[in-house]
Amino acid sequence: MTQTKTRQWRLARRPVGMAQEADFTLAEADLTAPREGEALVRTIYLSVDPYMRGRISEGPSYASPVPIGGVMVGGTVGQVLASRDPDIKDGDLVVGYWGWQDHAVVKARGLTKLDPKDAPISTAVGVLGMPGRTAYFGLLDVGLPRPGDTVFVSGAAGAVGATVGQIARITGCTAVGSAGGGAKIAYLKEIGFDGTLDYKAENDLRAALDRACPKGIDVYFDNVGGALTDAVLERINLGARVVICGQIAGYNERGKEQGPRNLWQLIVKRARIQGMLVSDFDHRADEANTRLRQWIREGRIKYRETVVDGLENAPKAFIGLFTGANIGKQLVRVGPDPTR
Ligand code: NAP
Ligand code: FER
Repeated sequence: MTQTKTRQWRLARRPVGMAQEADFTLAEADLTAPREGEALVRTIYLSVDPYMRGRISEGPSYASPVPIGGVMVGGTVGQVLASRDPDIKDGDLVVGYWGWQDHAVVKARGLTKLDPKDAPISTAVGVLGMPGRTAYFGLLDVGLPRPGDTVFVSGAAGAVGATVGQIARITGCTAVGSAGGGAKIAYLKEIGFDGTLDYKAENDLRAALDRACPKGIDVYFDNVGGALTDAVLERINLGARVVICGQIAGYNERGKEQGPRNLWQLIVKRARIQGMLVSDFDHRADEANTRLRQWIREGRIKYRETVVDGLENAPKAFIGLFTGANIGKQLVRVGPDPTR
């Protein structure tokens, strides 16, 4: 085995408030030779995602936290360098979950082979991966959109939100999205959103929502939480569905989260609010993948990626999610992509 070392980002300490680069350390580690059923992989793309903020905090959640000194977790796309599993061959392109490192020895059964003829391999952690499935199941199964509905999505220019808006339009709904800044608003228009709201430019969110959603809101797909959600709940229609997908505005909060407020509106409007977790739909991943791929092929779903080069920039790329540095899916290119 020629590759005997890996460079990896480990959690140095639990961040307080906004994560900082100093919360992580880049270290070198030895690789063991793959045993039966294992493969050595090199990382091509690493996905950085908002949920990782939860994984570096203590406290009860749906997954246990990364221990101090532990390798940062994360979805990865890579190439097999040496396999000791009959189903995985040297040279195969795969998606897996080996985290913030440039090489790893992993169990072959945790890898899924990718065919670059189907879709660019980076999409396996983006529009055809966890964020795409979140949009698909969160909107269709939890939001239950009906033709003619107004679907309002917060965090609309990100990996999940941009896909939600486009699926809403495919379903015959009016899609309205919020995001921060002119470049993101232009992107929302480019991918077909019917209405937009720049939450960073508006002093009066309520008035801006009234302008953007003149018929009220039937489905609210919430990626953000906070003040925007307070304002949206005052504008939901009778029988509205509120999907709590993410609450990123609160992920770096130190004190107790405020709200949700205006829950009285759920009574007035006989509305429903429901949290969703993408992994509850893992048994239907093929369904989402097939339909999303079809829609991409038909040009009905467009996607964008923001790519930062170099494993050393992984913490920066991760922190950028909380300052809004990304449009679409944020990726780190760790090694060369042989398919591009
Ligand atoms: P993303 O939207 O691509 O990136 C995060 C975006 O959040 C940033 O670009 C930024 O956009 C926005 N943001 C950051 N801080 C904010 C704040 N204080 N107020 C308002 N907006 C803020 O990330 P993603 O991967 O698609 O995830 C989107 C949301 O879905 C996250 O909340 C995530 O936790 C959630 N999620 C949930 C599940 C699930 O199973 N429940 C699965 C995947 C993702 P702006 O520039 O517009 O502020
Ligand atoms: C998962 C369930 C949820 C997962 C990610 C999430 C990586 C994301 C949740 C969030 O952003 O709140 O299995 O796998």
